[in-house]
This record gives sequence, C-alpha cells and structure tokens, in this order.
Amino acid sequence: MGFYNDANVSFLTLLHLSPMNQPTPRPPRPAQAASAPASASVTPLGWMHTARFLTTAAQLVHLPEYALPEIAFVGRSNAGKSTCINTLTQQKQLAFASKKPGRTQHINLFSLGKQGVHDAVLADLPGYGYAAVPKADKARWQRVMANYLVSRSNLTGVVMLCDPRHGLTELDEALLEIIRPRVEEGLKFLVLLTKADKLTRAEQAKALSITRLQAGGGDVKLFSALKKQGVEEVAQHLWDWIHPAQTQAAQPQAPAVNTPQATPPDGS
Ligand SMILES: Nc1nc2c(ncn2[C@@H]2O[C@H](COP(=O)(O)OP(=O)(O)O)[C@@H](O)[C@H]2O)c(=O)[nH]1
Ligand SMILES: [Mg+2]
Repeated sequence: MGFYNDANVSFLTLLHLSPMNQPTPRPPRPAQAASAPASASVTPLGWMHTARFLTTAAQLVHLPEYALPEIAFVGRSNAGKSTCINTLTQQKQLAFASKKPGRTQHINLFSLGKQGVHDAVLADLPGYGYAAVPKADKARWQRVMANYLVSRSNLTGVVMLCDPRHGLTELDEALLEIIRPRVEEGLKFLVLLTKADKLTRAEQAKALSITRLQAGGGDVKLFSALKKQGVEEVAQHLWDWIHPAQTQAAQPQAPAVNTPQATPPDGS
C-alpha cells in the first residue's frame, strides 16, 4: 500500500481528516439539470467538447457540492492524463490549466453539457508518484485524493490512466484498493493504457491482457492521443456511464421470435 506507507498514516485516519459535508463558501453551482434529456443530435464527442472550466480546489471542503454525476481522471504523473483530457474534449489547453503555478496540487473541475445545461462534471486529479514533490506535500495530497475517492458522494466513475510501458504500479494498485468497495457498489471504472502508439500490436495485446488481470477483470482500453486511437470509443464509454437510459433506448431491438401478436386497441 504505497499510498499509506508514504504518508505513514492509516487508512482509517485518512477517512477522518477531511469530511466532505462541512458547510463552506462555494463557487457558483452548475445548473441542476441532470435529468434534462440531451439533444438526440449530440454525439459523445460533441458532448465532450462542451467541457468548460468550472472551478479548482486544493481541499475537499472547497469543492462545490451538487447532484451532477462526476467522473474523476486519476493517474501517475506523466501517464498522459492532461493530454488525454485535452484530446477527449478536443481542446488544446483545458487540462493543462492544472500546470499553472499553484494549481499543480489542485482538483480541477470541468462541467459538461450543452448551452448551459450541465449534465456531468469531469474532475482532473493531480498526478501522483512524482519523485520531486516534497514528502509532506505528497502525504497531504494522498490524503486529499483518498478522501475524495472514498467520500465524494456524486462520484460516478473513475478513469485511471496508465503508461503501459510501466504497467499498473504500486501506487495505482493502492488506489484500486481504495475504490474497490465503491466499485462493488456500482462505481464505474475504466483503465486507459495511454501512449499506445509507442507499442507494437503484439505489445498492445499483451499489455491489455495483463492489465485486465491486474484490474480484476475491469474495463481496460488502449488510447493514443498521437494517433487518435480509442478517442471515440472512450467518449462513448463515458457518455454511456452518464446517460444509461438513452444508451439503452438507442440499442437496436432484436427481432421478436415467437412472441404473441399484440391485440390492437380496437380489438380488430
Ligand atoms: N507518444 C505519445 N506521447 C504522449 C501521449 N499522450 C501523452 N504523451 C506525452 O507524455 C508526456 C506526459 O503527458 P501529460 O499529458 O502531460 O501527462 P500527465 O502528467 O499525466 O498529465 C508528454 O510529453 C506528452 O506529450 C500519446 O498518446 N502518445
Ligand atoms: Mg497533467
């Protein structure tokens, strides 16, 4: 459990450090329109492109609370997280906002939704495992991250980014342990193997199968910002997390076999 060894604190201690439900001054809330139907013409990539910077917070108590589903992006430093968010949202600078001085250890939120009707939020969590970060900052950040993943009540899905040339590391596995109870209760979870362009097809296949085993059979996909590999597929995947009813409705209906004919209302 690298997370806690580094921080030298127990998991239970972490849970008590930053309760989420304290009353605090909050930045403006997004529109409460989670149930508003998205336009039929909106594609998953079009939806991702609506991402707009919402707010930034160094501590959980400063995160706004709302009922909108939230998808968190997590991963080691240099895994390709900012590049992935920018590629998915088709915006050059969006996630690089977190590189601004003073914001490197912040949670940055981006709202999703067309014409001011927000229906989800992306949360960009700072990368972990960066050796040059002072130990005290590392420990503080690990507490914030663990607390966020355990207690953020509107957290709907987690996307973990991983450079397949390094595989899932001890820190990634510690994070998986933290969210496992929530995944068992329905939290969505996806591992993206980034920079897939750096691997041969055989290496890609091998990395996929190894990571699937490590992730306990969870969803694992290849992604390359450079080659635009997996971009549409991942956008669709996240769309399905947030709009399950619409996704179901859009499934082609299997032809009915041996089903009794419905009686017309007029009895004819
Ligand atoms: N070849 C290749 N390089 C990538 C890809 N995605 C990110 N990178 C590079 O990996 C490095 C780290 O990316 P960045 O998005 O800043 O990682 P972060 O620290 O996880 O946010 C940068 O030099 C990127 O240009 C990709 O799909 N292919
Ligand atoms: Mg980054």
